[in-house]
Amino acid sequence: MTRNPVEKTSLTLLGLGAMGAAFARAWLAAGHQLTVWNRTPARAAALAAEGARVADSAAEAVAANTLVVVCLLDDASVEEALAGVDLTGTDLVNLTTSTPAQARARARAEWARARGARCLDGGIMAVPPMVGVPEAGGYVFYSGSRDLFERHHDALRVPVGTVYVGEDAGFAALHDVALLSAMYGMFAGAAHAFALIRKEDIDPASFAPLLADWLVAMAPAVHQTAEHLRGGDYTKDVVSGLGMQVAGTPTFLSTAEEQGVSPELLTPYFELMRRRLAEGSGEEGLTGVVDLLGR
Ligand code: FVH
Repeated sequence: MTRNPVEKTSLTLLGLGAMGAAFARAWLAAGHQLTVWNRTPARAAALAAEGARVADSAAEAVAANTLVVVCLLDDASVEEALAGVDLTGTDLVNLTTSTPAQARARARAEWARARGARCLDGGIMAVPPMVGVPEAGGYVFYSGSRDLFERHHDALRVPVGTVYVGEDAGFAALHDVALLSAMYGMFAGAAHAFALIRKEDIDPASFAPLLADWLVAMAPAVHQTAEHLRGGDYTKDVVSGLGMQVAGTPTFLSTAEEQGVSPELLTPYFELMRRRLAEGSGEEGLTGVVDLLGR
């Protein structure tokens, strides 16, 4: 007995940059009928050879399917690409990195709904090589209409995993930017560390695994931060008190000076630690810095 193949959603993708092209290939490989559009048409040629239908305009691409995924550079490019395009009946899934306010504005009546579209916002937690590779662990945060998310989930989960974070259309962008901000903090620390060792006879390639392992070992500290923020007691189970840590900061700054390295990536954080300690919080760990940032 032969089974009928499961019908795959036909969809449109606007934007064939590094990320858009990776998503396009994943959908084509999974057997979805895909219409694509890119501002610079040459970028669509390779995908046409792989089976994508190439639209001549964003309007033509939007008209081709109910599900329209947008993966452009930034919010301004979404505005420009969709200006004057009839979105009536469109289920618009915007994966372009946005601020929460930009994502909410698109979901609000004056933008999508007034144009007859329904909106879901996404924040991509993957880099292009992770797309179509489930074991790489990439995913997209989604927020906005749960109904829309569930309706299109079979197609949306093809390129990378999915994590739905709520009806508030701004939440996907907020989660996305929060995680990426933490990533930049980590990269900043790593840049400082490499700068410290750079002028010595230390092989960066030998140093890198030590650095990576140390960052991985320290990462679970975020769970204690979360517990402190939830419970309000910032001293609970603290093993490295703020008083001790602030006392150590001159060593870090002097080492930077000795190595001829600018301390500019470290000093703003050290200043916040010092301010928190000055408020009399020596028994805390580092959670109090979160309070200072929120002021
Ligand atoms: N690539 C990455 O590592 C990160 C991973 C996390 C998520 N980001 C976000 O994904 C969005 C797309 O990023 P991308 O990597 O595809 O970016 P590019 O390769 O630079 O491609 C940009 C596409 O946007 C088109 N575009 C730019 N401006 C306009 C405009 N005014 N009107 C219409 N389209 C526009 C551009 O078209 P073209 O230059 O080829 O004509 C590309 O298709 C992004 O939000 C990341 O933050 C990626």
